[in-house]
Parts: sequence; C-alpha cells; structure tokens
Amino acid sequence: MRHIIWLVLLALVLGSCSGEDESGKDKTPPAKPVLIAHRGDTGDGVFFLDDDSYITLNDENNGIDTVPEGDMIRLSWEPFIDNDLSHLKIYRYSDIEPDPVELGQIPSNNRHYLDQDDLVEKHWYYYYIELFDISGNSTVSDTVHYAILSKPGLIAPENNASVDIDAPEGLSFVWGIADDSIGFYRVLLWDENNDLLWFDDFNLATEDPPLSLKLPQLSPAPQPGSVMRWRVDYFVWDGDKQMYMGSESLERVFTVL
Ligand SMILES: [Ca+2]
Ligand SMILES: [Ca+2]
Repeated sequence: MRHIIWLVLLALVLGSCSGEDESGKDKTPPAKPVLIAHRGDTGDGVFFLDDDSYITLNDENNGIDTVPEGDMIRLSWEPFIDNDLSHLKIYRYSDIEPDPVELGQIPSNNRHYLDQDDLVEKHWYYYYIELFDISGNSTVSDTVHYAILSKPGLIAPENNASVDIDAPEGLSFVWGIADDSIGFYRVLLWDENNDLLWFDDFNLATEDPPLSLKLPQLSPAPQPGSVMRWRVDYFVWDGDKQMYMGSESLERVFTVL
C-alpha cells in the first residue's frame, strides 16, 4: 500500500512539473528558438553581445551569412535549451516567393543549416525555423534575412602556388570585378591555425579590372613552408535594408617559400 501511495505522489509531482495533461502527454512546447541575425563579417572586428561582452567576428559566429563554397546562405541559431527536442523545420520566403517554403527538416542537434537552392543575387531571403520536441509540440523562431552577390573571381596567386613574399615586387592578390554595382572588396588572409593574419578593403572607384592589393610586411614574418589561405569578399550597401549584401570568393591556399 505504501508503495502505491508513493507512486501516486510521484506521478502527481512529475505531472505538475513537466506540463503533462491527464493522458500523460507532454504539452509544453520548446522555448522560442533564436536565429542569429547577420552581425557583420570577418575583418569587421568586435561585435557587442550586450553592454559587457563582445566577440571578435569570424566566419563561424557572425550569424546568417553566405559561404565561400557556393552561392548559398548559411543559417545559424543560439543553442537550444530544452532537453526533449526532436527536429526542426526550416522555412524561407522572399520578395519573389512571398509564401513561406519549407526547405527541409533536420535533427535538433544541428547548429547550422545551409540553403543550397538556386538563390538569386541581390534578393533578400527571409528565414525562420520551427523547433519540435519528441511529443510533437513546436515553437517558431524569429526571422532573419540576407542577400547574396556574385562572387569575385580570384586570379593570382594560383591555388597551391609557392610564393616568395620577400621578393622585391612583393605579393599582390589579384581578382576580377564581381558585378557592375558600386561596392567594396575585402581581401582576407589566414594562417594554418585559421587566425586572421591580415585583411584590407578596396573601395572601387575608377580602377580598371583586374583589381589588386599588395600584401604589406607582416610581423612576425610567416615562416617558410607555412600554408596561407586567402579569399576576397564583396559587399554592396542596401539603403532600404540598411545592411550590406555580400559574397565570398572561393578560397585559395599558397605556401610561403
Ligand atoms: Ca516539451
Ligand atoms: Ca561573410
């Protein structure tokens, strides 16, 4: 008898804590998922999360963005907090497809989603997710947006080149104009540890293509044999949206002689 009383008490306690109804089914939806808006780009420096804490922006933590691998948009979100989660659905709409489209469904332990559809350049795409728990309850997130541009084509140095950065003429990064908009280009250089060694912005004025930027003397000087990775990002301001549209070129590597 004592066991039965304990079991009844236990059931009452569990029921009142976990949002179950009389049938024992979980009715508590997940906490609202938080998508990460575009915070800026690699090279922009720090982004303040609140008054006291900031992060240095990189390709991983800058929120919704494009990627070097293709004409894609990568969506990311804050870690989910519920422990009874199952999966999430990703939705997208835009000016050219105003009704939200379900892009797919992925397990809830993912931190990113890569939209690899045929995205149209200079169109703003809006995304939100719906997060489900194992009982089928769901909660919809906020909405974030981004627009991609065409990618700059890299010209020199060739991929996998061996480069003497101490040569008298130095090392110039050379690329082609991405489109006919008035924007700016950012050349980015990383070392093998994925640390950003150098970047510089190139504001297009009247230059004829191809465009180029010369690598300055780095301190400390890269060791011979070290492998460097570089690419060129391209940005065009959208006055209506008050943010940049962006693209990231394919990445190349070279070895320091
Ligand atoms: Ca639940
Ligand atoms: Ca970017």
